[in-house]
Amino acid sequence: MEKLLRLAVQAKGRLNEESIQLLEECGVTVEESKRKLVARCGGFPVEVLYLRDDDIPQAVSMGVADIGIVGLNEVEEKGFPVDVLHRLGFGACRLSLAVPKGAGYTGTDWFAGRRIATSYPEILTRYFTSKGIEAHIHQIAGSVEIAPSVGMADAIFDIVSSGGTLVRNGLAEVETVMESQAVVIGNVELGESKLALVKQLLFRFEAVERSRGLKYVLMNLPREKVTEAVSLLPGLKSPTVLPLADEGWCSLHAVIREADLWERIESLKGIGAEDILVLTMEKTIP
Ligand code: PRT
Ligand code: ZN
Repeated sequence: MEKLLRLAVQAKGRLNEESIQLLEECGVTVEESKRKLVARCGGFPVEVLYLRDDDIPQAVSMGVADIGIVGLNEVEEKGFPVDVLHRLGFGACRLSLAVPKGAGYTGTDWFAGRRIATSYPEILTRYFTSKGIEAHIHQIAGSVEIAPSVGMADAIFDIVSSGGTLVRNGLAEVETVMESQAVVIGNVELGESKLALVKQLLFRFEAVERSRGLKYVLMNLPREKVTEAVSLLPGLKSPTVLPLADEGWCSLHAVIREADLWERIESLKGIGAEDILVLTMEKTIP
């Protein structure tokens, strides 16, 4: 019987949608009946196990799942032995210490003897130990950001993304302790056949990730402008130039970062490019 890889994914929450979307972009179709614990998949020998993100590191370390997609913050907090196999780039956030505005923060010594509310006591304990600071860490499960205003804590240690939540609660971010993002973790004792499947799946993830933020651009260009056009497209592999029936013209194809797209297109138009087509890239396989 063919071996099935079991992948743990957050059942609901911030990482669920992007995890499933990434699988779909990799040709892995996840069966719709979402609220089942285990979903079958098409297009790859994998099944999806839906869990709370807090439970994913342990599930992978025990071998209940072979691999999992979870925030690096959860992996570090739980401390179960797993391999971090790949960084996925989404779910980016940081774990930071924040104090009430106007608290007179002077540096990390400020925390000595103070009460800090957090859902990440292990990471915070390690941080304070490394700095030689003794503080009172209060573990709370949620709504950490309101703890100072209700008198439960002097400061907080929590996930920050845009920083809007801190501002709304009158808090100022003063120390970033770790940067996090969604990662693929793996059981440390995967057998050969499962490892081969993990490699194949990561190969697909990378092909999709390489195309993120890139556009494929085609245009018609006067032939004598090719060198100039190439100089306007720095940093990428040399563009493809194809002849057209009209000998004075050619078709130029290039990959352009979305962030630079409009600037590049304006310069290309400036040297005579016409009929510019911008296409979405799905996968890039080297
Ligand atoms: O139910 P389950 O236990 O599975 O989910 P959960 O509620 O524990 O986690 P969830 O879905 O909130 O987050 C899952 C993972 O997403 C986290 O472990 C992080 O790795 C990642 N992530 C990325 C975030 C954020 N960004 C984020 N902004 N997790 C939480 N937040 C919170 C933050 O704590 C703050 O309170 O969102 C709020 C808004 O943040 P700002 O700074 O943008 O205002
Ligand atoms: Zn959680």
